Order: sequence, then C-alpha cells, then structure tokens
Amino acid sequence: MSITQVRAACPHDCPDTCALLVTVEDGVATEVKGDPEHPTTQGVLCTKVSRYIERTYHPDRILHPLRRVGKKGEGKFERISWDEALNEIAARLHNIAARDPQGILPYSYCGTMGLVQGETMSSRFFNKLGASLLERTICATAGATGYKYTVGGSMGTDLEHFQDAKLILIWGGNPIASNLHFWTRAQEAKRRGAKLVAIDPYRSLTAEKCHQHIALLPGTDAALALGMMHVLIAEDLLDHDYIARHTLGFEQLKERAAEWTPERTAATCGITVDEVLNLAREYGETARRHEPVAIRMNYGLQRVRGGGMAVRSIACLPALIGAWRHAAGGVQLSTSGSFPSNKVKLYRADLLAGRTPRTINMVTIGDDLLREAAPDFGPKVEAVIVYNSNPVAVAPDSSKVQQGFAREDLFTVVLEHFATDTVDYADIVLPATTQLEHVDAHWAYGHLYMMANNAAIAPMGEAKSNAEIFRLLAQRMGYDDPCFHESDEELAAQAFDKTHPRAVHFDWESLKRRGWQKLNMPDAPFAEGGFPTPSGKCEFYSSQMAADGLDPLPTWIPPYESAASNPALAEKYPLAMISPPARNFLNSTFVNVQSLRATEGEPHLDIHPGDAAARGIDHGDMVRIFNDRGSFTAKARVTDKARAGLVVGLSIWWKKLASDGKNANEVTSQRLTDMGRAPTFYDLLVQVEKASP
Ligand SMILES: Nc1nc2c(c(=O)[nH]1)N[C@H]1C(S)=C(S)[C@@H](COP(=O)(O)OP(=O)(O)OC[C@H]3O[C@@H](n4cnc5c(=O)[nH]c(N)nc54)[C@H](O)[C@@H]3O)O[C@H]1N2
Ligand SMILES: Nc1nc2c(c(=O)[nH]1)N[C@H]1C(S)=C(S)[C@@H](COP(=O)(O)OP(=O)(O)OC[C@H]3O[C@@H](n4cnc5c(=O)[nH]c(N)nc54)[C@H](O)[C@@H]3O)O[C@H]1N2
Ligand code: SF4
Ligand SMILES: [Mo]
Repeated sequence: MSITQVRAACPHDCPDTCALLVTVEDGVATEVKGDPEHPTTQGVLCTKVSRYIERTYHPDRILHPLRRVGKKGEGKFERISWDEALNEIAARLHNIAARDPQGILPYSYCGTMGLVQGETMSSRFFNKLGASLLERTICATAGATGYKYTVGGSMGTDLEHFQDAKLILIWGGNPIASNLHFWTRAQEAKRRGAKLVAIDPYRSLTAEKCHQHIALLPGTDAALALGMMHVLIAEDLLDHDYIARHTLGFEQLKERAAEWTPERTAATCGITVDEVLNLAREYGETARRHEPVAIRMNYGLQRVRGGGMAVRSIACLPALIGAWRHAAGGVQLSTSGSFPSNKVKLYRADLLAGRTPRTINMVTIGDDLLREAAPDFGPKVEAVIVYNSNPVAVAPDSSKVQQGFAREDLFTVVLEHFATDTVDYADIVLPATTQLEHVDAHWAYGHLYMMANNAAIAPMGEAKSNAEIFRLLAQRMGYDDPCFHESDEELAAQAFDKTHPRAVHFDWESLKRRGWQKLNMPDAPFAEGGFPTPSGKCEFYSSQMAADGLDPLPTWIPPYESAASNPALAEKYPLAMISPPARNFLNSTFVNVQSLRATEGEPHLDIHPGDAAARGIDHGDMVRIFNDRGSFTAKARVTDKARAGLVVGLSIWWKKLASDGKNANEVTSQRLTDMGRAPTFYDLLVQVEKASP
C-alpha cells in the first residue's frame, strides 16, 4: 500500500485559508488535517473542512455532464458526453454573441478562493467573448471601499500579533464560527490578561464567551464609533503626536464628533450611556498606558445601507489613540490588499480589445434577469454561466432570482460539485473538481501567507477543473490566443507579481513543496504612518469622498428599514432581521453534508421572549417570517440571545432542504449600500407569526 501526504490549502471563503495535509492511500484521500507547522493554522481545522473527505466522496457528487429534461427548477437531467455538452454550449453562445455578446453573463463568486480555479481562464474566456462584466459585490465591497477611503487599502493588524493585545474589540463578527484561528489568538490574549468585547446585536457564540457584550441595534455602528470619538476627544484620551503627524482632518472630525454626545449615541444604538462612556474610556485609557489595543472588524456590520460609512468610522479610531504604533494594535478588516496577485497576467483584460461591456451587479441579479433590453441597460440577459456560486440560494430577494432563472428563454450553464438550488434551473450542468482534485494558488483575507494547493487525488468521475472547462470552451469557440493553452500549473506559477517587493520571493515550485510562504511585510504596518491613501495619512477627512458625492467625514447613515428610519413600515413589520452564517455551513456550501446538517438541525429563528410572547409563539413552534418581498418558515427558538426587536435566522440553507423550499433570502432586499454597491442582507424589517400547521 502506498501512503503519501499532500500539501493543500483550504479553498473556502473564510479569512483563515488553512494549510492542509491530505493523507492519500492508494489514490484515495483518507484524511484531511491542518498543517501543524503552518503558523496560523497550527494543526487545527474547523469542523466543516475536517469533513472534507465526506464532501469529496459524497454519493451525490455530479460526476458527468448533464442536460435538462424536466421543467426549469425541477432538477431532472439526463447524462450526456463532454463533447455534446461543450458543442451545445458553444453553439448557443455563438448564436447569442452574433447578436450581442453582452447578452451572456458570467455569475461567480468565492466557492473556491483559488486564483486559478477562480477567475483566470474564465476571465480570459469572457473577456475574449466580450460578455457582460459581473460586479463581484456580494460580500465585501462596502467595507473595502469605506476602509480604502480612510486607511488606503485592505491592510491592517497581522493576525499573528493579536495575542499580545490588551483590549480587543470584536466588532460585527462571530469568529468562533467564521474566523476560528483569530479566535485562537483572542483566547491566548485573554489568557495573557486581555479584555475581549463583542459588539453585536446578537449574543453569538463569540459574544457569549467575551468579557463584555454590547448589543447595539443593527446598522448603528457608525453612531457608536462617533460616540466613542466624542468621548475620546472630550476627555482628551488622544495621541496628539500621532494625530499631528499621520492623520488628516482632525479639526473637522472634532466638530463632527461633538454632535455625538453619549446620550445621542446611546439612544441611536439602543444601548446605555454607560456602555458608550466605558467602551470609549477603556479604548483610550488602554492606549494611554502604552498597551496595544486592537479591533477585529468583520462583515456583520456592513450589510446595511450605511455599511461603508460604518467601516470608515470605526477605521478612524486606531489613529486617534495611536493604536497603530504597536504590532498588536490597530484594526484588521481584511488583509487581501497585502497580496500582489498578478491580475493583469491572470485575467487578461487586454482580450477585451477596446470593448467596454456593460456591468451587471451580482446583488441585483433578481431584477436584472427579469429586465427587457433597454438603452440604460443594454440587451436582455440571454445566457448565464454560473460557477463557484449558488445564486438561487444566496442572492437577495430570492423569489425574483428564482423567477429569473425559471425563464424558458434563458440559457443557463452551471459548473458544480452538487445539485444545488441553482443547478435545478440549469440547461447544462458540468461536473467540477474539488480542491483535492485540482491545483491552485491562494491568497488570504485573514493572514499574510501565499499558499499552494497540490492535487491529492485524480478527478472523480468525469469532473474537470474550472480552468480546464473554460480552456475547452475556448477551443470550441475557436479562440486561438496562446493564453488559452496555459495549463493550471502554468497559471499558478503566475499567481503573484514577483516585481512587487512583498512577493519578490514568490516561486511556484518551492511554494508547492513547502505549501506556504509569508509576504514580506513590516510587523506594525502604520507605526510610522505611511498609509496608502492619497495624502499618505489616515484620512478623517477624505477629499476623494467629497469628489465621489459622499460626506467627507464619518457619519451615521440610518438603515433603509428600521423602526427609527421608517416608522410607517415598522408598523406593519416591527422586527429587524439578520441572517448571519451558521457555524457548520460555509455560506450554502456543506448544507448537503449530512453530518453537518444534522448538527444545525433545521432552519431556526431566534426570537426574544418578549417578542415571542406578544405573538403567542412558544419555543419549538413553526413560524412564518414575512414582509412585502416574501416569506419563509423556520422553527422558533425563544431566547434572549436575540435582543428585543430583532430576529436571527442563521444561514444559508439550501432552499430545497427546508420544509417549505425557501430560505432567509425570500425577505432580504436588492437595495445597495452607501458605497461599494454591496448588498444589504441585514437591513430589513419583518413580521413573524405562528405558522398554520
Ligand atoms: N462557519 C462559517 N464561516 C464563514 C462563513 C460561513 O457561512 N460559515 N462565511 C464566510 C464569509 S463569505 C464571510 S463574508 C465571513 C463573514 O464573517 P463575519 O462577518 O465574522 O460573519 P459572522 O460570523 O456571521 O459574524 C457576523 C456577526 O455580525 C453580527 N451583526 C449583524 N448585523 C450587525 C450590525 O449591524 N452591527 C454589528 N456590530 N454586528 C452585526 C451578527 O449577529 C453576527 O454575529 O465568514 C466566512 N466564514
Ligand atoms: N441571507 C444571507 N445571504 C447571504 C449572506 C448572509 O449572511 N445572509 N452572505 C453573503 C455572502 S457574505 C457571500 S460571500 C455569499 C456567498 O455566496 P456564494 O459565493 O454563492 O457561496 P456558496 O453558497 O458557498 O456557493 C458556492 C458554490 O460553489 C461551489 N464550488 C466550490 N468550489 C468549486 C469549484 O472549484 N468549481 C465549481 N464550479 N464550483 C465550486 C460549491 O459547491 C457551492 O455550491 O452569500 C451571500 N448571501
Ligand atoms: S473553512 Fe476556514 S477555518 Fe475551516 S479549514 Fe477552511 S480556512 Fe480553515
Ligand atoms: Mo462573504
């Protein structure tokens, strides 16, 4: 028997991008574990990916191409050959492209975060075709935009220093579920005497284990940050030297913050004046003692109308108290901007050859699939090629999305591992390889290591990698540019820009052997300023924002839907709802892995005892959650984990595995954030009632 161990990387949309060791016995993968030597993985994986073998060898894997035989949505298919599948797709795409290639739309996100199996061959393919461009905004662009205006780019505190912080604010994130290796560091900090504070409307698994939990109303984070600034300034808990040398616009910020008294802040956020005062004082006083103070800001607070401004406002705080002076101080939202990935070479925008196709926002796919040709829109969408995403389950305002994909005149191709909710609407389904079956190179958004993924096993059945599928499609379309012949290995070897000082040491052959390699980065990136903003300073005042039509100073933008901002709507739909990630799923991935679904049970709705009693709802009752956009059912959990006025439905369930064939996105809206054109998944009002049996 031959036993080998293969170095791999976790492909999932998770900040941790773990280093994996895959045990292979006679060509069969038998175990996936964390690399004990990798400094952030430290030999530990989350429960989900510990089950990667179960997912890879799952009996429901799609293992050969399929053609639809039933009605759209029914999920009935017949087996066809790769030749038939590729020929049919090429014929349909040629036909549409002859009228206008913008009628063709790619739809993809981060099913895999790999640079190769993400957007390399696919991007080249769609650029050459002149297809519509997709704005990949479904997750992080509100915060990334707000952070960029303020700090200059997606960079911040290095994960590997958080254990040395003395105060950590975990703001809008639930790392026990979604950023496990940060939580390890936070716990080590706790053992060394640090205080952990969770800022979250919901008593999440993480909030439960922090020293303090501040349960503010959803969408009020910018107000809390402004209130903290008010106190820091009023009580002179500032680092004047850092402010003078490394920030821009302090005088204007001071005027703005003056408006945010602790009383106004507390009323806006639905918390106490003491909570505001004590948080600000602890934040300022810890820094005053020259101790590191860090913020781990995450995505929960961005999924509302003012999501960009919320991130921007929080991102101003470390500069006010000079927290950036310490390696363990500052703030981390995402480290993605640290990676010089080689997008010019990988994506090949030059293949557009001067054309500028229209752009479609993936958040508004529901409306856009239902639109007719129009001067302000362009041609009707006639074909969608979906890969690395499951839009029918994850995109907002789901009944519209479903209606769009149900269009008889829409040609849909889905590259997948499993028969997801989206696959049910496909005309052609193509079997894709999993991370164990293909090669890839990875960046990360929670640490600073370039990562390699070696193929551990041969492709299952007739599955092919995404890059290979687009390579074959390019051939069928008659594209002869040499870039369409590059192998997955050749693509991986170009992953990072070796001319960039942070990646000069990148070498694919050695990365493959070692598995990982840290970027060249200073320990405390902004200790001496040097922010990558236009002014080189942390911009409290941003002229760029003014030029972009935004308030140049931090400000609170109320949610579209809340009791305070829309009282008329709140009469009808009095409860705010959020649907953050369930611990055992990764977005909608893993929902079909039996052992993980069994742990989550079934779709739940957490509701405060007061709100439940007012509606005659008991623990365990089936409830209907609804608003003008739609409804879904879930089993009520009556618990004060959800603050009064808020209901929480951990997500993202496959619709077809829920009792009513629906999930939380029935009630979410397609409205966009203040900046970054991102979704507002947690900005909505609903009513809840006992479901009729
Ligand atoms: N297990 C697991 N891990 C995941 C994912 C998953 O689905 N499952 N998804 C991955 C992806 S794609 C992403 S983007 C990240 C997301 O990572 P995080 O943003 O850390 O997501 P969550 O862990 O749900 O934490 C969000 C928290 O924000 C809170 N929240 C909601 N609204 C507000 C608000 O207005 N203000 C504040 N302060 N808090 C609010 C929620 O109650 C929730 O506890 O996680 C990644 N990791
Ligand atoms: N209500 C609500 N909705 C949300 C969110 C929320 O918190 N609440 N979160 C939002 C966020 S943050 C995000 S990032 C999006 C995520 O939305 P998506 O990016 O669509 O993520 P997944 O649902 O995990 O779907 C990814 C799919 O890619 C497939 N896949 C994985 N690897 C490969 C591969 O190598 N090749 C191919 N062809 N397929 C592959 C998987 O099988 C899976 O079905 O959802 C958003 N939707
Ligand atoms: S999902 Fe996240 S925590 Fe789990 S193995 Fe992958 S990178 Fe690590
Ligand atoms: Mo995400």
